[in-house]
Amino acid sequence: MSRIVTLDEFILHNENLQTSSTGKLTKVLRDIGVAAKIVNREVNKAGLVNILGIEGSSNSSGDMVQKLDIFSNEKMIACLSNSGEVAAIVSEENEELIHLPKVKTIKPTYLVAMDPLDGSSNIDVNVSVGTIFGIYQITDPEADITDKSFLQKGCEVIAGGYVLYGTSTMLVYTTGNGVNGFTLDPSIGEFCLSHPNIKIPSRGNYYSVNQGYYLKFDVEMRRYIDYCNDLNLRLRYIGSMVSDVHRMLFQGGIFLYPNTRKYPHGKLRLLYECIPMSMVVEQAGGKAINCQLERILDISPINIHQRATIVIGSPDMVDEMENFVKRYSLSEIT
Ligand code: P6P
Repeated sequence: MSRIVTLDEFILHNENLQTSSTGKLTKVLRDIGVAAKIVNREVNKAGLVNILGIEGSSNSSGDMVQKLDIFSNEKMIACLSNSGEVAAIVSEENEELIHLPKVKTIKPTYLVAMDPLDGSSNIDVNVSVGTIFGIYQITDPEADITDKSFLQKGCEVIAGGYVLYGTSTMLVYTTGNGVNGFTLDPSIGEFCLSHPNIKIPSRGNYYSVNQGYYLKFDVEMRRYIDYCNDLNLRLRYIGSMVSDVHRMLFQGGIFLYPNTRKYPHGKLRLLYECIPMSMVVEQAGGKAINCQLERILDISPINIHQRATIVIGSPDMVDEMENFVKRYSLSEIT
């Protein structure tokens, strides 16, 4: 039996491998790991809230019971404030960016964009949810941190990853040198390396889209979904991007959230859903484009809560979908 490699040990080992590393990123990744453990503890007892008390009431320790996404947001912000290496956070839960307090004389190096609890509507029915994070470098250390500081292309992101609170809790991340997965061992309270060097299959037997919007999709999307049906691919759609993309990493497949009448620019958020998940999938050998066939990681964001369409997954399947768009799209694809 191979020995246990904890997340902390793995991060430190990889920091030492990169001569330019200063240990700053290590602190941020470790803080995310701590936040994930705290959120995991609460997510796992969410079903008990009805016994322990409903949101807004006080629990046995006198604390107010909170909605889990608010709780997750607060814990992620608190943990990311510890190192002093993160200057500010963009969160799906906050309209404005969150400036973090300075720690001693530490000059912050990074910015974090996050969805603290993605798919939180699944919580009440005990279906898996996740946390998504992207870590960006501060490009101008002398300038004030504003929204503009976050408007960097995904290909500039320093690290991206997610935590999946499922049948087991996994943390999957990349710093641009491959993708590694860590499973939380509750008996020792550590994330342990369980899925080293994850590679996505070139294709799979699943496609993942909200079929309920079929009639609202553009013709090229409908034609591609018809093609998936002709191939007898199986539809899997959990309603939590982290869960659907995580399944694809291991079983192959394609996930699509195209534009609809309700979401003409797509529903998912570019900075803290599409970019981090695209970084992970590309590092695992997959592809991620939008419905205009632009590579997600090449898109220049124009605002921090910008939405995007996305087609992400096994490389051969994304290529096939691209051909459908070129063949059937009524709009001029440049
Ligand atoms: P729909 C969750 O709310 C989320 O942001 C993603 O995690 C998920 O893939 C998508 O929205 C589900 O959206 O419109 O299919 O319910």
